[in-house]
Amino acid sequence: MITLKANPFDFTFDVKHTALVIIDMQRDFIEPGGFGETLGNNVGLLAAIVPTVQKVLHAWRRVGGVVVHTRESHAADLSDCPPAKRLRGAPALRIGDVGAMGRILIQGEPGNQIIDALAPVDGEIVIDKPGKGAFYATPLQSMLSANGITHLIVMGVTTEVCVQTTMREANDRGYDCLLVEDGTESYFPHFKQAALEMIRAQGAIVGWTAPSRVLLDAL
Ligand code: TIU
Repeated sequence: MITLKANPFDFTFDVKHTALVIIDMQRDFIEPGGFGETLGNNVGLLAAIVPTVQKVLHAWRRVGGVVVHTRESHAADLSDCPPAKRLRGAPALRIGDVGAMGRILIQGEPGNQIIDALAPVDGEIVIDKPGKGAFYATPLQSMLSANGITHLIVMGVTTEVCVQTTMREANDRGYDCLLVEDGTESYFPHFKQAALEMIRAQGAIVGWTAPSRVLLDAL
């Protein structure tokens, strides 16, 4: 068992029963010309966490823990994309339109690939998810159960959208979740800060947070 000095109090986990979950570190959100930019965001902010996420991923692989990567993505025929999601707002390009990295947020397109620095390796779980949360309309829960997973260590983007939604879904399903504070980022730094505080408030109402250094030292 490993115990981390986390917020708001210690987080104890066993690597054998813990999955590292990396949310949506795909080109669509991190590189120019993808979904994030079409929504009007400065995607440059997100690239800054890549070295930290990579360090934790490599350390986790060394100890032999289960790794899950997710991608926000839709089928080519958009059958899993609710019109409400496609039509929301006034983006420069909508989901399914052709952008600089292929069709926006569509499975198999160049923009939908996880960035090279964090590419999945054989044996790691990759979840394509049509929603913001990684549990909605995916096999994630059954795959975690098959691997005996009870705890999640979470990183990825964006903190208050797909990361927080996934942690709330996981929390309601009984998982103990820790978010790596410098392994997540938002297009809006004040939203990231607020999300961290919301997650760990009220005695870890959603989960725990800790800086990567604490996790890396423990591993
Ligand atoms: N727009 C935004 O901040 N996020 C998303 O649309 N998806 C994820 O967070 N992955």
